[in-house]
Order: sequence, then structure tokens, then C-alpha cells
Amino acid sequence: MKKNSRVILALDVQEEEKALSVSESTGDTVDAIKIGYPLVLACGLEIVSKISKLSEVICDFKVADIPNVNKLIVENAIRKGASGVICHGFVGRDSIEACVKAAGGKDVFVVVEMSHPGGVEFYQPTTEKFAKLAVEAGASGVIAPATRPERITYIRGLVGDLKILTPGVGAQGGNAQQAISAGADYVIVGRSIYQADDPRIVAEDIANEIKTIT
Ligand code: OMP
Repeated sequence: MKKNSRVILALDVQEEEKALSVSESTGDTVDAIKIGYPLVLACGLEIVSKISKLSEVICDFKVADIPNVNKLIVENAIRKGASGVICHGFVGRDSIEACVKAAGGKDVFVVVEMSHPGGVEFYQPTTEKFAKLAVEAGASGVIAPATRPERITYIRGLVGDLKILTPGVGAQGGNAQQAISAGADYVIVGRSIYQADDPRIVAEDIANEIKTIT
């Protein structure tokens, strides 16, 4: 994945027309567009192919099943043009390794701590194990919370040079500059961009904010 703006758009819209128009306007500004269940369930998996012509696509399917089913999910995403997939860490080593193998060299990002308040309940006590597992399983990176920048710094200390993608900027209260300063490579931003009157301008503003500190 390129590392120019360091902004990844989380495209959690549910109408194909809106998804394509936001992707067209921001596709050359953001480093990737993250597509999850809301958009795929509403429009079908073909939306991944369509958006992959405008930007790199990360499929956020938070893959969390037995190895065989993980493999099938990841293969589907890659076949449609995704350049990366997000999987959950709590399902264990074999399930994560199945994602890495099925991705065939494309990126796999492992969730090691979630950004919402509930992320401290079950994820946070086990973050260290998930982070080490991500490294050992050969993942490209991890997902860590922008809402708790001190945890990004802690996770950076566990994952070495793996990529850290951090959601929770904007609508969830996190700040892009703080997250990058804490050690993240990319911020993931959804509502603040796609709900804006001009998504491209907001994406550019966040990228410029980041540039002032890098
Ligand atoms: P906004 O809160 O609208 O900016 O969206 C955040 C995006 O990041 C959504 O697509 C979430 O699914 C995703 N996300 C989190 O918010 N928290 C996490 O801990 C993990 C993710 C993720 O895996 O991308």
C-alpha cells in the first residue's frame, strides 16, 4: 500500500451511487479505501471490483472463523481485487495463518485492540498476545485504536515495523496528528469524510494536518 496521504477512507455507506461518487472524488487523495459489511451487504461483493479501479481496497470483513472458512472469505476478497483484508486476532494462530496464506502476498491486518469503549473489556487485556501473534503469523500490520493514542505507542513497541492502521479519528473522538505522532502509519477515517459536503477537501485537510508533523 502506498504511503502518501496516510489516510484510509472507511466507506461505510450503503448506496452504490454514493460509494462510487465518494470513491471517485477521494480515490487519488487517500492511500486506500476500506470496504466493510455495510456496503458489501447492501450492494454485493462486486462493489469491491468497481472501487478497486479507483483506489486500493482493503476489505474489512473482520474475518473471525475457523481456518477453512477464513481462507474462503479471504480468497473471495482478493479475487475481487482487494489488496488487503482485516481479520480478528481473537480466533487464534491457525485462523490468522490461514488468512495470511490465502492472501497470497496481499496484506492481512490483524485487529489487536478496538477503538470503541467496549474495546477495553476483552480486547485490551489480551492486546499483547494478539500483537505478537500478528508478527509471528506473518501479517502485514495491525489495527490499533486512535481513541487511545498511548495504546498505539504501546502496540508499536510490540509489533516492530509492522504497519499500524488506526481507526477512531473524527467521529469517535480520536485525532489524526496525535495518532500518527503516537506511532501509527495510517489513520482510518469514515464518517468525517464521507458525510462531509466535500469528502475530498476533508481527506486533503487530514492529510495536510499529518504532513505538518511528519
Ligand atoms: P468512523 O468512526 O465513521 O470514522 O469509522 C471507523 C471505521 O473504522 C469503521 O469502518 C469501523 O469498522 C473501523 N474500525 C473501528 O472503528 N474500530 C476498530 O477498532 C476497528 C475498525 C477497523 O477494523 O477498521
